[in-house]
Amino acid sequence: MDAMLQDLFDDVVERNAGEDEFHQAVREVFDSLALVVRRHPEYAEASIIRRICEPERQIIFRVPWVDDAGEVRINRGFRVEFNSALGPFKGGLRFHPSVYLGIVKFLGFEQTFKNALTGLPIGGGKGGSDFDPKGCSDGEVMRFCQSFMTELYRHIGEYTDVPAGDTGVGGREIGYLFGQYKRITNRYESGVLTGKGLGWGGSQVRTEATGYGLAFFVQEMLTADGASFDGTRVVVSGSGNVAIHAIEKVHQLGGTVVACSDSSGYVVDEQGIDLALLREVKEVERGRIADYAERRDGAELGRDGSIWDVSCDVALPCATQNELDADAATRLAKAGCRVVAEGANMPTTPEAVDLLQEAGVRYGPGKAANAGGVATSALEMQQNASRASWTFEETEERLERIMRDIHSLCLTTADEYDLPGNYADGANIAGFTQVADAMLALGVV
Ligand code: NDP
Ligand code: 2IT
Repeated sequence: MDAMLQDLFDDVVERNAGEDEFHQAVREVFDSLALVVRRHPEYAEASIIRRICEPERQIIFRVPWVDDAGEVRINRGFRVEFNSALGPFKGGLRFHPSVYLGIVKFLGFEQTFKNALTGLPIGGGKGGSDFDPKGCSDGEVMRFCQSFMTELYRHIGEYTDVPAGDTGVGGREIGYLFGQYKRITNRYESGVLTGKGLGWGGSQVRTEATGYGLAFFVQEMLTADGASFDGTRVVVSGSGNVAIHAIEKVHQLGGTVVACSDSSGYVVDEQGIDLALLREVKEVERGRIADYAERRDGAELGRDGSIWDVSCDVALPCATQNELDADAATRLAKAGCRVVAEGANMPTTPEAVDLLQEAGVRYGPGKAANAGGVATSALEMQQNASRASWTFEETEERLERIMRDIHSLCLTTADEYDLPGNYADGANIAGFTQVADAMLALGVV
């Protein structure tokens, strides 16, 4: 790493002790910036890089609620408002027991550059809680969401900070959060949250957008290599919002998804994942992936190793951070995998990324490949602001265009910096320079 960047990185580690995922996300961006700081001394002069690593505001709060047994439960809530140079803070809320400040900061940092890549006027932020919705009744989830919003409402707003979903936060949770915001503020402020239901201010395609966008992005990657989805074997980890809609669009585009997973294991289904059954098991019953294997003829529950032992042409990690490590990358490359693109945020470890790139596997980083979700959130904000609602077809067309534009922005930026074909560097440099230029223009704030 460039000596100045190394000093800055050491400082980030010292100032944010114990936040490993945040350090990892910062390092990943810094690894792409050596040429940028040489070409743009003005960024260093205005301390842009140091400033970009420091969130504008970090909020941590107590979330007390009462469970069905009448016991008082206490969780911790977070909102990290990372960067508002390009627009109001924007990014999801994650409810998962692993959530702590380091996770929220890594996600908020990534979000800042991802949102810049969309070309839409949104800054970066992220939030969530160590609340575990698994096994909770609807009533418990509602009471938790109401308590969470009772603190969060004072920090957010259409022009300030606009949360949405992420792991553990889907349509049900956004509904309860919006209801409580509306009640406390006495405002039907549609633009305060995205991922709303279609009947109350939501946008067509937002639910599908991250997974669909990922498939569109991969289609562009394949086309750039003179290939297509036709006849490809695809493996998708996870079976939540992103995974399900990635599977759906990959099938529409001519690929076959032969395996998916959840935190309890993975399933291999050589006929292609039966999406209706998967949705029944995961979305309606909120069950486990083993229930899918049990009910589907010919499907096998993975017994050994991991989902990355299933041979494929295209691998799409769509579950969680650091789920694809160096061993997995080596096995994927050896088995002939040609493309790895990230539906999840930071699912591939840095060692795995290096191994993939050295083996000639095309690597599509999350901040580009999964940007379709937040891009469609920005389209939802646009519709809310103008009190309009667009058709599914029109919204999907816009999403596809945005993903094509992000894909070509990554490649043209990589070319400009003599790093041809390197999507990771292209995405980091394009996202960073956009935010940095706006920060320069706005002065020392
Ligand atoms: P969901 O909660 O809908 O689904 C998450 C899926 O990943 C589930 O199958 C879950 O399994 C699995 N999973 C979660 N945590 C772990 C873990 N620690 N180990 C193994 N498996 C795990 O979340 P999303 O689909 O919305 O999000 C998935 C990823 O995509 C996250 O990284 C998120 O940040 C990212 N993302 C989401 C966007 C969105 O619009 N929702 C946009 C861009 C990125 P189980 O059911 O067993 O918990
Ligand atoms: O990681 C992400 O981009 C998201 N969870 C979506 C954020 C959003 O505001 O739609």
